[in-house]
Amino acid sequence: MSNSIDIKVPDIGDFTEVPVIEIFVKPGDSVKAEDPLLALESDKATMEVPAPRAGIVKSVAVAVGDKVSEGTVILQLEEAGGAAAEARPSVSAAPAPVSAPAGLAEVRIPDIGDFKDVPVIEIFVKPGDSVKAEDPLLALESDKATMEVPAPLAGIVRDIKVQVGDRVSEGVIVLSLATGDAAAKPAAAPAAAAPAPAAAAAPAPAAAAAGAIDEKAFALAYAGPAVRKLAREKSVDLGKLKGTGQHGRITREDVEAFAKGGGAAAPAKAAAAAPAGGGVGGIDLLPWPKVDFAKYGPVERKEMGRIKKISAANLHRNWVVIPHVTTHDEADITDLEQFRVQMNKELEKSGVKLSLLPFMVKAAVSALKKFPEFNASLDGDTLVYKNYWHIGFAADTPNGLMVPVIRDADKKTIPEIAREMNELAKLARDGKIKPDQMQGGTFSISSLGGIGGIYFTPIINAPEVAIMGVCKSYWKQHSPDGKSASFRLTLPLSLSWDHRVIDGAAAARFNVHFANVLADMRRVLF
Ligand code: CAO
Repeated sequence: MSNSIDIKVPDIGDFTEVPVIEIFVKPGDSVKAEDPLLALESDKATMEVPAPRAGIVKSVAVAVGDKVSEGTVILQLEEAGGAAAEARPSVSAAPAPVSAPAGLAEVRIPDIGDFKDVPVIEIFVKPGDSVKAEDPLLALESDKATMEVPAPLAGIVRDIKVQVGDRVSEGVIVLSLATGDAAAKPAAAPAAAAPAPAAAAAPAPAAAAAGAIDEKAFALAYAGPAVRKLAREKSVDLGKLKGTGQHGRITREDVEAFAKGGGAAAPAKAAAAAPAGGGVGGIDLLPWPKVDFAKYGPVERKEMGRIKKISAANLHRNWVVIPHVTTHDEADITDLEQFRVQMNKELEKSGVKLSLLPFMVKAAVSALKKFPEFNASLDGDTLVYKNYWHIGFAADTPNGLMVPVIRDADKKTIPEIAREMNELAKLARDGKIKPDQMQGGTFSISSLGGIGGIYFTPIINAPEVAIMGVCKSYWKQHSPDGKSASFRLTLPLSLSWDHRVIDGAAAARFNVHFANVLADMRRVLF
């Protein structure tokens, strides 16, 4: 069965009637989610509209020069009942929400009246800075007035194309902004989360360690997500193509041509050409091993599903960017377990079954209130303390790892949390959970307790700053005085924390408090 859907211009901020300047696809083309479909250019910015899902282009409804606004149908995408559609997990049956076109927007000098060749006197941003719509980007000063050029839309500054002292007029491109999902991707290689699906631009494995690619220049090059991916696949250093292509934007054709012309640094060449000391600690990074696995035995190739790709990219970024430390501890849950069993008997008729996890959510809220920096996020070098306690929990689903969020966990009873957790976990497993049910978390818990293990290092779910990992409880011999001994049900705890924000002593205290609350839940009252 095939299904044709209309692809529309997503939310593009306050822009309307924006001309289409380039169309990257034609009928019959097969596109993947996030592939750029067309480029729009207003007087203030150039924006790429990405494919919200995979499919085959059936027809293109616009032409270069047409003016479009949010909601304008730009093309029809055939979602074949075959490979493309089946490869998608059912969660993507609804179009991916796009708040701004994922891609790059070029910011231009807007209409500044009769002024021409006005000097740039100050630049307020640098590559990597996150800006909101209307934030000032730079200041111009003529002999009559000082004018600020604001950001036309939110994003992350990629490439600043002017310097203080340059003279600019209306229409001059001053910088490029990574917008939408692309903004969630770090500018420099793996610069900068889980499972709130704002994917990280984790380099494709083939180039993850390619020594010859100048990552900064690669990040700053003006190219859309699909072109970047292609460049990674072909080990093409986008920095070397900077300034080529139509409108300065590097296209697929540019990358293909560069790769064919021998310009691409093959992985082996890449290592040889890598400048000494270009790697970590003076040791050059080696290219990712390229192995013909089929030489050694039968293989099967299977592309990772969409959710897995998103979580892989997020996990990669978080692992690389956040200086993780994990502090292990254990909680005596002997009494809690008795209480839980007792409560489950009492609640039998209500249909709610309590596992340990809802109790841990309450313990987490108590610890977060006592140690507020664990409920904070970094925004540049500012710490944002959140006065709400939304707790995410890692759920293992057939499509991959997801982290649904229990909002306002501080205001909910343990049975309410248990019920909501079951509902959210079911939605996640059935691929029906909505993005907003996985957003807004302030701290996460990853419990492998139903499965096994003793300790592990959970990866922090950025922009959160800590995550509690829990394994299976076990009976441990305990001696309070070194003479007598008894067996206590013991829960292993593994708290990973962001060392930029949290110190080791605070982490140890957090764990002790968390464990004490689980040992005696009456402590949540304090
Ligand atoms: N110690 C001992 N037993 C535990 C336990 C623990 N720490 N935690 C749970 N259990 C028990 C439960 O009580 C339950 O036992 P019964 O069936 O006898 O009642 C059983 O294990 C199964 O629990 P559960 O997994 O269904 O329920 P939960 O509330 O503990 O967890 C959920 C819910 C959604 C978190 C879980 O199903 C899940 O997906 N876990 C995996 C999370 C994950 O993948 N984390 C890794 C992320 S990092 O890659």
